[in-house]
Amino acid sequence: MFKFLKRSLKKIEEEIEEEIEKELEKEISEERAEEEKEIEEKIEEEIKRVVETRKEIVKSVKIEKPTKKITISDEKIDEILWDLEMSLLEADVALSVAESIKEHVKEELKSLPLDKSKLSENIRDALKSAISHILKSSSGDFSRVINTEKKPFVIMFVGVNGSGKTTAIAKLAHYLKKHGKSVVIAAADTFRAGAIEQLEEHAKRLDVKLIKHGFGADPAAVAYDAIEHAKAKHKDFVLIDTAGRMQTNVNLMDEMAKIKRVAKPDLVIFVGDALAGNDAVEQAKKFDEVVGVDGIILTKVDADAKGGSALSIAYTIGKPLLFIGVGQGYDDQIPFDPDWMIEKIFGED
Ligand SMILES: Nc1nc2c(ncn2[C@@H]2O[C@H](COP(=O)(O)OP(=O)(O)OP(=O)(O)O)[C@@H](O)[C@H]2O)c(=O)[nH]1
Ligand SMILES: [Mg+2]
Repeated sequence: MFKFLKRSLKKIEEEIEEEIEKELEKEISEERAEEEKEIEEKIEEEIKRVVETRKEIVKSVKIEKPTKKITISDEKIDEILWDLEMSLLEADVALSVAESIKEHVKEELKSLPLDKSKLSENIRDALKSAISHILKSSSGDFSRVINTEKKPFVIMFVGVNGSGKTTAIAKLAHYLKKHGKSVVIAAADTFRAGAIEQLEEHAKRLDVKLIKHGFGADPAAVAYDAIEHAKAKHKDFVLIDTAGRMQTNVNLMDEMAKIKRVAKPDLVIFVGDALAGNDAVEQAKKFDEVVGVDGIILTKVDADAKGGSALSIAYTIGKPLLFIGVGQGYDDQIPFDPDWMIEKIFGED
């Protein structure tokens, strides 16, 4: 998981360190030359009178000088951070996110007292802090939903074909049941052959109620019936599955907006596939525009070496990343935790 991003950041860390060390060496030798000149001048003045005071003068010159902090020009830092931005883009990090990380690292490097012995630690901290900032502004708190007073609380799932919506619903039903909640699932994907059977199988295994109509039925009507059923039976949650649709298909996007108008969900979750990288981020933007997204589940993170979409998706659309899918089992959907991701990217192997 995230091996690519981890490796890139490690490499960039070393590159930045090397560049700054070069700058430091340059500064130190310039500083020495300046010091030497000052000493010589003082000695020349003093030598006529007392040659023995030379040592004292050398010392005083050294003491008077403030401890030198490294100052690197903006241009030099920009040059160094260009590589950082390129590595992030290669890891499928969205452009706006890569830029934000770069600016953050730049500020940190400017304000840090760059002590040579702590150089690599300082660079690592700057990168960590930039990435933490992105991730922390992306994380959401699902416990508010679990403890909601609203009954039934209706959640609608949207996303492109095969992103993992149906699996995410089954995993969330399992999660909610573990938290003592009752669940009804609406089989509102009436478009794909086999979609209803797939949900029936999950509902049976999880022992939750499924509301379905026939293949080709009106998805909004299925959602409506499921909500009516939940109201009558005092169920806590309704999870609405919808057919996968490309964000470019106007008719299907309109149909999704209709399901939303009828079902009036309390939460719309966009389900994105981590393996789609930057595309997942673009899809999230489009779905948010058409239907309004309140939160995100990112699936297949277990198979994602790059890590860019996990880093970018929530920050880009300004909606929280609620869960990540890390496998095919019902327990393999975990609440997103920024510290967990930081540990995956920067921790020891
Ligand atoms: N490794 C892994 N596979 C996953 C994960 N989530 C879903 N999958 C797999 O991805 C495939 C598609 O999942 P579905 O849940 O059917 O996707 P969908 O969005 O409902 O697909 P459509 O209904 O066709 O739009 C299935 O084979 C899932 O087992 C995950 O977190 N990790
Ligand atoms: Mg599905």
